[in-house]
Amino acid sequence: MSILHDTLNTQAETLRTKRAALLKERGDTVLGTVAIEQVLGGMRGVPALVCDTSSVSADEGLRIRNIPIMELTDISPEETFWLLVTGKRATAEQLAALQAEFAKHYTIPQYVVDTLKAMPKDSHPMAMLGAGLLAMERESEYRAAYDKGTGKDKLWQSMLNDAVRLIASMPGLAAAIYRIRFGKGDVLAPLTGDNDLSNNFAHMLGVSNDPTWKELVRLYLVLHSDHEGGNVSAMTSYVVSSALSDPYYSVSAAMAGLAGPLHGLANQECLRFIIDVKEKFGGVPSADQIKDFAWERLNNGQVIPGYGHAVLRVTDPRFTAFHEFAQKHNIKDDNVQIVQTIFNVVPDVLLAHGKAKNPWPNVDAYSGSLLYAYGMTEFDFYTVMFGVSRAIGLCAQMVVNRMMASPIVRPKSLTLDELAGA
Ligand code: HAX
Repeated sequence: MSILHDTLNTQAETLRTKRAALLKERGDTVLGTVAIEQVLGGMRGVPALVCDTSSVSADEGLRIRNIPIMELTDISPEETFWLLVTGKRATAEQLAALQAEFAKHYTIPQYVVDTLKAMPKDSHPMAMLGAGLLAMERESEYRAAYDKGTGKDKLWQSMLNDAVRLIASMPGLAAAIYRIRFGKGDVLAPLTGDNDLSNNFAHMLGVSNDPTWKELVRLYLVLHSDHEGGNVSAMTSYVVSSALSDPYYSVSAAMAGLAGPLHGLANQECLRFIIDVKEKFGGVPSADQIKDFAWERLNNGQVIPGYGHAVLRVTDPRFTAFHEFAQKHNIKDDNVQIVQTIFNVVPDVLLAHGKAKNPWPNVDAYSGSLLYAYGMTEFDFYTVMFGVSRAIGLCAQMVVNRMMASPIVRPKSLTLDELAGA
């Protein structure tokens, strides 16, 4: 039992009671209607999932437990996890105790490293991430607890143990993938005498000795941690874990979704776009050159990577947080300057083009250029960085759902003919 178990014990009972009362007293309340265009359009906007950890609004963006993300840019990933699962900010004592729990798992098992090394040299880093997680499934306390007949009201406790182990293993797993896949030398051991998760991750990657690299890794892990329940990776883990599959299966499945170019992989596409711009113009282009280039792409039927969003209708606050980081640390390399010039020009171009519902940048428009500036130039790895962060939110959502004893997910499907006759 950890300090987090003690904190969540009464909360779990309160959540189950709240859910049961809602079901009993308001179970037949109608939330809205579903139009055929929503069914055909990827369930867009259908209110069908419960997610207490975070919310995303069109006019403001991400709030974690109702706190705007811009007010959380100085916290650690460990505190983010505490906030996501408990709904409260951790005290210094709680945080130190949680960090000590995390630190027990920074070294990943040797068989995981061996599994990664046995994979073909050209495996995508996201395939390696999924395989590493599946190899670690045998560590699951949750599955062992289920096999022993633990009642469903108590399963969240072993889910929490798995969540802590899984989140804490992600930096070591990701760093091993980076070093093995891109020939960076030996897999590095975690730090001694430093329990901080992002410091350990920054160290094990071995990318840069600049002290602000650790700061960027910390910010990156906090900003990408959670984005409510309806995005592809969150919904995937929600569905898989609703079958009582353990977190290793659920997060691995979610990573498969994150690897899609319309979801997490977009960040590597954004950096590719910036590099293409730099190569085409032989350096940082002028605003007018960017404007012409943007129109050329749009007239060619191509999107502007890093712009637009399915929910947001303003600049993504996570983009702003990265922008402030670049300014604070005076990062002025060509890529960052191109990102900033695109930001000055492209929203007006997209508005004039008139198609995108949101002409403003999303988080992916900035993140890659900062990783690149510190020497992480392997684009294919960027979605793994995203995955290390997103595992924090996925695990928090799964713990909360187990505390609520949420049932298996089973919506209804219809044939096209049934829809046509509706
Ligand atoms: N450039 C050009 N056209 C764009 C556009 C952009 N950046 N964003 C949207 N549009 C177009 C769409 O392609 C669509 O065109 P059609 O009607 O011809 O199909 C039209 O504008 C309406 O789209 P929308 O309703 O505004 O946007 P969607 O909700 O359908 O899609 C996307 C949201 C993020 C996928 C979209 O804006 C896009 O493709 N952006 C570029 C890629 C990108 O930045 N992806 C990262 C998203 C962040 C994320 O979730 N990361 O995990």
